[in-house]
Amino acid sequence: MSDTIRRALVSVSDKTGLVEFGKFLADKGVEILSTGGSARALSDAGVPVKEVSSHTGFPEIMDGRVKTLHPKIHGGILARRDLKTHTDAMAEHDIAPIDLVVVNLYPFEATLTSGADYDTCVENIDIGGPGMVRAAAKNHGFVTIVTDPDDYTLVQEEMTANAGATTNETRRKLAATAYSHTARYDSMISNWLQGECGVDFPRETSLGGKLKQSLRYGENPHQVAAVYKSIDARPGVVTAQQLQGKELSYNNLNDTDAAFELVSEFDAPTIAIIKHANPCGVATADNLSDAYKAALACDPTSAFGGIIATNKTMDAATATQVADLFAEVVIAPAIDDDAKAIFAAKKNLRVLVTGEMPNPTDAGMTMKTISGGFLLQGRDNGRITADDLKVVTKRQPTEQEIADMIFAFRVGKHVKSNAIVYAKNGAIVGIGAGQMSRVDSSRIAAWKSKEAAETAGLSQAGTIGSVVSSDAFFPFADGLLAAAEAGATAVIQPGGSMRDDEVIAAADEAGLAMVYTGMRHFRH
Ligand code: 93A
Repeated sequence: MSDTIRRALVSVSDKTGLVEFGKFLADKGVEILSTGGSARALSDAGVPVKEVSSHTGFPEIMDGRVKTLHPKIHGGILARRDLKTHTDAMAEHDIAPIDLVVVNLYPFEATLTSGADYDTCVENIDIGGPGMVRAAAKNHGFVTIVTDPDDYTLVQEEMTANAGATTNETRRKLAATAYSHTARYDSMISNWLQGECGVDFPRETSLGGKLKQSLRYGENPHQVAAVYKSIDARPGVVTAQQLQGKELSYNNLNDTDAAFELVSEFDAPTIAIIKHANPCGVATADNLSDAYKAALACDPTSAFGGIIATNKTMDAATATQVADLFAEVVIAPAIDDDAKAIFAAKKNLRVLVTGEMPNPTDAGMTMKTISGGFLLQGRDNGRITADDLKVVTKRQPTEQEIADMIFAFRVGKHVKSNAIVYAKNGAIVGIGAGQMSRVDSSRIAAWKSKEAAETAGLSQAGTIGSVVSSDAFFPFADGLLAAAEAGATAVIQPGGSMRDDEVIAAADEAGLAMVYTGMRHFRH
């Protein structure tokens, strides 16, 4: 039995490459059945086509809602060519086999992101298209399904090499692509409707990502990896344009994301330097160049091989300093021409431009897999302002302390727990990340700060006269006392420990000012 493709059904919203592919099929003697707009595009280009309505003897009705939903179409796609009962049914009902289905769906995603109204979105839910795609994919033993214009060439090459037929292997691969196409399509519709109904956690969910790129490997060389773009992609590392440098690795993507999300928290010019998804320097200043100097001063040793993010246009003065450091990645909303020229000399440096900043208060979900399932939660878009602070000590914090505490607490949100962050004059001066004990994080931050000061030949550690932030409450006074010992003068923390009274008494005793935020920022 020959697999030669003799009849194709073409119904596409994205008409990229349609005419060329149609011409190829016509040249191969394939009869093309097609719907309204697709048929017009083909016949305007001189490709012979037969309207689906004249094939079925049934007109397109209800503004196109019913155009291919007909047994002559679905029977032609679904019939098994190797079963007599099926071929008999075809003969009995005058159903002609359809061997190739070329369909892509109504542009629901584009309609949604254009901000169209509810009814327009509903009208852009394709019904007949997914029906044909799923039918053809099911019958891939006999039928070729093409949902992506990028695959036209593949089909052309195979048909040319195989006397007008495709191979079973290719049909199976195309069927797999087709089902992920319809699955993603339906998950977009479902996510949108769930959102319209105010449902945060649907009963069933699919990830709905689109493959952006396969990666060479994952966190380690023996792990496979790929990066996907989600439907509601925030401006960031996935949407960014890479101007230069080697391909981004899995760890680069993860760390760059952490860096960019961190700087998006601030309005003033800010630089963050990230290692292993934790900041090792963050500072805000009147200009980027000063912010960079202050960020680097926090822990210049760890900054080596780091990722640098900014929330403002990267300028030449800052780029010159960045170029002096060995950095892996730079990410910015924009980069001016002089800065681009400076980076161009550093061939290996990966440089990313996003065009815009994400909004740190955006809602949205984050996901983490666990054995047997995954956890979904809302993004940590909580933000503390001066109005939220409750002073719990005898001493009131100064204005500078308040500003530094809010800065430190926002940075702390981006540091792995237990997270202790010391800040002074808009710059982070000590970070203790990811320790199992809060007091250890407090000590590590102070110790690193002292070491940085010694390396720089300074007489005292940056933590002297700083403020300290804790991502969760101090369960005992020890963590707070370690901070006081390191020279902190004010403390910001959520509060809420059983021993709050003891902790407040210790703060009063040490002459510290302390504020409660009432909000915790765990990050595990
Ligand atoms: O409105 S539909 O759900 N009803 C159908 O019967 C149907 N058949 C094909 N949408 C339907 N299509 C879709 O029309 C295809 O999936 C394709 O996206 C689009 C092509 O329309 P045209 O050829 O008129 O541009």
